[in-house]
Amino acid sequence: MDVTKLPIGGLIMGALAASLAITFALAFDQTVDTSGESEGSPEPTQLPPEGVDLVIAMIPTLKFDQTSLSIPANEEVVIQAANKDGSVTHNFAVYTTKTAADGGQDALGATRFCSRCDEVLTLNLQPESYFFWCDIHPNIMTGTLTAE
Ligand SMILES: [Cu+2]
Repeated sequence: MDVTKLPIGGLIMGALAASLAITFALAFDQTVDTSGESEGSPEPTQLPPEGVDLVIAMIPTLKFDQTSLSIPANEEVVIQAANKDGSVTHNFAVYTTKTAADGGQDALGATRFCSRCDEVLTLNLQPESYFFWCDIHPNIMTGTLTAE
């Protein structure tokens, strides 16, 4: 038995084992990172349905999921109002300004009142800042829509 070769052989085996361990550790880290990301985001980013440019949702309780929307100006934009606020009835109505809405002027466009529903509104607006609300809950469900 050649004693001088044993330590070297042991070193090589040790180095191999170490590199294997590192490889596994890296692979394991990646696995953990990936699952962590998917768990971290509460809702996966959803693409709008076919033919819809933008989705705004009504969510519990008596809220729009966004209070600021941005759309391209001078072209047809299809906005889907997705009512996910239980069985509460809402709509999505766009006005030139809050003053106009408060003053009872007609909406530039509005979805119909409904609950547990997806309604679509098509707008074609000049570059400007507009105001939206739910006609049923005008004091609490409001926001700004910017066409640019
Ligand atoms: Cu409402």
